[in-house]
Amino acid sequence: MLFRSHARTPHHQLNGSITPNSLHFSINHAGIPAIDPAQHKLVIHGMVKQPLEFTLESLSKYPMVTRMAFVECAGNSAPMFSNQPFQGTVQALHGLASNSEWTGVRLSTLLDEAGIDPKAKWVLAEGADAHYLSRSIPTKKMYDDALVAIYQNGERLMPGNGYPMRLLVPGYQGNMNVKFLRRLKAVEQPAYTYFETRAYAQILPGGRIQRFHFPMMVKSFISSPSHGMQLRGPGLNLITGVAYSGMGRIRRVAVSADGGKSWADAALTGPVEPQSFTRFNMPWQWNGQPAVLMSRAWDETGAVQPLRAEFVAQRGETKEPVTNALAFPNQHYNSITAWGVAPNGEVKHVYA
Ligand SMILES: Nc1nc2c(c(=O)[nH]1)N[C@H]1C(S)=C(S)[C@@H](COP(=O)(O)O)O[C@H]1N2
Ligand SMILES: [Mo]
Repeated sequence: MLFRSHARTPHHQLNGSITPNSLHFSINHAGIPAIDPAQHKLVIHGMVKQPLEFTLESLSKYPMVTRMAFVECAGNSAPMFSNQPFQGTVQALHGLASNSEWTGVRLSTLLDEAGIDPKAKWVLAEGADAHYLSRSIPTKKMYDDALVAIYQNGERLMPGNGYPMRLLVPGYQGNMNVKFLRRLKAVEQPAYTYFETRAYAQILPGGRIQRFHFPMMVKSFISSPSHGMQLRGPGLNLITGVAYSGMGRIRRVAVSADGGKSWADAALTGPVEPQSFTRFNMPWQWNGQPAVLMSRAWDETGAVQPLRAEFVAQRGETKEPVTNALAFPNQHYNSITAWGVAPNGEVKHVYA
C-alpha cells in the first residue's frame, strides 16, 4: 500500500535553531520505502570517466563534514496565497521548514573520484522510493556545497527524512534534496522531470511558469506568540521566531507590534549560519490594546523579505479564500506573516 506522508514542524512549541529529529517535517510523495541498509546502493554514472557504486558502509569511510541547513518545501506557507488570512497555526502555515545539523560526504569528493566530464553541467539525482523521485541539479551547486547526508543531528537519518542517505543541497527547494538517494547521473541538459516542470514550478501572474527557481528566498516568521495562543493580560512578553535565507546568512531581523508602522531590530540569539534557521528574540510590553505582530528579515546579499502588498503585486493571490492547509495554490511564498492580538489576548492570523 502507498501512503503519501506529510508531517509539519510545530514551530509554536519549539525554540533554538535545531529541529528535533522526530519533529522534522516530512513529505514523501510515494510513502516511506522500507530500505535494507545492507542492500542499498548509490551509483554515480553518466558522463564520468569511472562509474562508481557505494554501499552505506563504503560511503561511510569517506571524509565527512558537518553543517547546519534548513530544508523548506517550495509549498511551505502556500495557504498565504489566499486572498483572506487562512486561520491556522504557525505549524499549518510554515511547518514545511525545519533545520538540522547534517553530516555527510561532499559531492565534490565523489564527483572528482568519478571524473565528471566538464560538459556535464547537470546531475540527475534519483531516490529509491516507489516513484523514483528525480531532480536535475546544476553541477556547480553540487561542487559548491552539496552533501550526501548520512547523519541528522548526530543520528542516522530518520526513515521519513531519507534513510539511509539523502542529497542535501543547502538553501535550494526542498524537493531537490532527494531522499533514499540511489543514483546520480552526470548529464549535459536538465531532464525536465515531473517534479521540476510541474509539481514545484512557481506560477507567475498571466499563467507563466518560472522554471528552475532554485534558492528559497529570505523569510522569517514569529513562532510565539502566534495563531491560536492567548496572552494572559498586559505586561512583558517575549516575541520569538526564526529567519533564514537560501542565499546565505541572515543579517538583520526587524519586528513590529503595530502592523508595520514602526519597527525595531530583534536580537539574533543563536548561531548565524548560512542557509540555516537563525533564532530572533524581542521583549515586548503589551499594553492590552489591539496589536499586530510582524517580523521582516534581510540576508547578507541585501535581499529583504517583501511586504505582503509587494509580494501579491508580483505573484498574485487566489480569488476564493483558501480554507484547507493541504491546498497548494502556488509555490515559493516568502512574504511577511502578521499575528493580530485582540484585547482579550487572543492571537489570530491577519493580513497587514
Ligand atoms: N526520494 C524522495 N525524495 C524527496 C521527496 C520524496 O517524496 N521522495 N520529497 C521531497 C520534498 S517535496 C521535500 S519538500 C523534501 C522534504 O524533506 P524532509 O521530508 O526531510 O523534510 O524532500 C524531498 N525529497
Ligand atoms: Mo516539497
